[in-house]
Amino acid sequence: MLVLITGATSGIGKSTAELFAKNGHDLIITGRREERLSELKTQLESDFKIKVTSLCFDIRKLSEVENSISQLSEANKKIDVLVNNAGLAAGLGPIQNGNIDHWERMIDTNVKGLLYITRAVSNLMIENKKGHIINIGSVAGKEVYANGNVYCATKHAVDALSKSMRIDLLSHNIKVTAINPGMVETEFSVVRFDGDEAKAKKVYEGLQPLTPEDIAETIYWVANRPAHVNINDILIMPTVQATATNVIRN
Ligand code: NDP
Ligand code: 8X3
Repeated sequence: MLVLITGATSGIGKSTAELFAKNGHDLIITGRREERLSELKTQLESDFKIKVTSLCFDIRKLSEVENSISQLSEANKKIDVLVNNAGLAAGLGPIQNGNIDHWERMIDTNVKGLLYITRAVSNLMIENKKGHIINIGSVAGKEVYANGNVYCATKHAVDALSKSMRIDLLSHNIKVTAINPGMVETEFSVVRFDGDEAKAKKVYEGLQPLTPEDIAETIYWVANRPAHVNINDILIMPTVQATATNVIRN
């Protein structure tokens, strides 16, 4: 299996790359932080004797996405699985005080970036007559919470896009799965709070969040169902989290 994972420089994407690599699958890994991509490529190729191609681009830039995909070798164009994972939350505040730069970063990354790469890769999958697109949504795409406004809107968009892609790609033998996690401890909250690590730490204080490995295992399981089985949608939460905001802390 050849698997393209966006946002593989950290968190869920990195753990997913590690798990597929451990199981002998070739990878295409993407992100903006070139040094992290090249370290991960070197480590996975030497540990697991697989081939890793790294593509450094900003998923918000259509030309970078299209050039990176069109320049892949013929062998690398035979992508079996696309994991649309790159994404972020920026800020947590009421709509009336919204930071426009935060809004644009989230919409451009979580919605437009996901669309740009999906368009490019789905055309390759159509040529290959098969494929599987796994979109990383969120509990924030299933419900809304105070001050989550634009992040929730982008993840609701991912939910809608997963459903519509599934219909549009049905006749091309392309599966579409949405995986929607609750709290996962990654760099997510550090990014959300503009690098404020103390504030980010508080999000997970007194509770056991999901780990990026938990989500990687779910992605791996979904990608390894038999050809006639598709998992449409998964909502996966820490045991101590019932909804986006109902959480038990020690
Ligand atoms: P991390 O911040 O650890 O990882 C985010 C990844 O996205 C990084 O590899 C980053 O790479 C990449 N990325 C962000 N912006 C861009 C961009 N403009 N161009 C290319 N790559 C980009 O967070 P998570 O692992 O937690 O997040 C992964 C996904 O999971 C996101 O879609 C997030 O919304 C979703 N999610 C997270 C949850 C959580 O609680 N952590 C819960 C539910 C969903 P780089 O910076 O190198 O570009
Ligand atoms: C990340 C989970 O609850 O911060 O998508 O929105 S949450």
